[in-house]
Amino acid sequence: MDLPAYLKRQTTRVDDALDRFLPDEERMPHLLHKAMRYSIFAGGKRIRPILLLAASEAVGGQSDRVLYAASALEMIHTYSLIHDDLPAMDNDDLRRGRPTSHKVFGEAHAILAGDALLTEAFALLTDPGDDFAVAPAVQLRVANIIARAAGAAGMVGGQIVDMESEGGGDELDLPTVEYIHTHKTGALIRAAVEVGAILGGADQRTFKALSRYGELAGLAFQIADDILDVVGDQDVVGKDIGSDEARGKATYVALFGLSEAQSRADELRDMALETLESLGEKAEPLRQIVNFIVARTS
Ligand code: GRG
Repeated sequence: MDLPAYLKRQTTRVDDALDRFLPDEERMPHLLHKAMRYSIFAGGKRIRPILLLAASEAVGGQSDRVLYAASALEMIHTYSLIHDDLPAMDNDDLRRGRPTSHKVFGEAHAILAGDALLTEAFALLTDPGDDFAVAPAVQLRVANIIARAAGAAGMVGGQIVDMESEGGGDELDLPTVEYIHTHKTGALIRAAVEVGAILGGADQRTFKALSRYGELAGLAFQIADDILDVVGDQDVVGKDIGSDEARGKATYVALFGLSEAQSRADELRDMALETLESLGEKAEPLRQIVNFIVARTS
C-alpha cells in the first residue's frame, strides 16, 4: 500500500467536505468566516479525520457517509489549536507554518473563530443533512462520544492539567504525564477511530479492538509530538521548536529522555498493530498510519 498516496487522497476528500460545510467568506460575518477558513485550510495533516475514514473502511463501511463526522472532528481540533496558541495559553506566533490566528485577526476574532468552529461542529454532528442518512440514535451516540472526548473529561481536561503542570520540574511523574497525553491529545484520536467504527457498522468486539487501537495510537502520537519538539525541523513541523523544555512542560522526553521516549512510542505502535490482527487487509491503512504516527517528521 502506498501510504503517501492514500493520505493525499483522503486529505483531498476531507478538504472538499470541509469546504462544503464551512460558511462562505462572502457571507456575513465575513471576518469570522475568513478566520475560521484561515486556520482550517492552513495545511494540517488531517490525521484525525483520516483515522475516522480508515476505521470506517476497516470494518467495511462506506467512507463517503462518514465525511460529515470527519469534518466536525477536524473543526474541533482546529478550534483547540487556535485557542492553545492564544496569549493566555501558549502564546505562539506560528502554527501550521503560518502566523497564528490571533496574530492575523486579533485576539477577540481568534477566540470567536475557535468558538464558532467548536459550535458549528456540533451543529453538523446533530444535523448532517440528507446525504448522510445516519439513524438518529447513531447520530446521538457519535455526537456524545465526540463531546466527551473534547470536553472536561477529555481534551479540555488534559489541557488544564498540562497548563497547571508547567514548570513542575522534578515533581513531574508518569501518571500526570500520561493523564495529560491521553486526555489532551489521545481522547480526540481515540474518538476518531471509535466514531469511524460505529458509522462503519462495527460489531461490539471489533469496536472494542478499534477503541484500544485509537487509545494506543493517540498516546504514541503525543509521545512522537514530544520528541519532535526536541529534534524536529521547525520549517517541517510548522511551529516553534523547543518550547516544551523552555516552558518546563510535562512530557515523556522530560521524564525519560529521547531514547526511552522513542522506545515507548515504538512499543505502543506494536501494541496498536496487535489490536488489528483479526481485521485483515481492509485494516492496512490503520496499520500504516500508526507506523507513520511514530516515525513522522511533522
Ligand atoms: C485549547 C481546549 C484546548 C485544547 C488544546 C490540541 C491542544 C489542546 C493543544 C495543542 C498543542 C499541542 C502541541 C498539542 C500536542 C499534540 C497536538 C494536538 C499537536 C497538533 O496536532 P497535529 O500534529 O496538527 O495533528 P496538524 O496541524 O497537523 O493538524
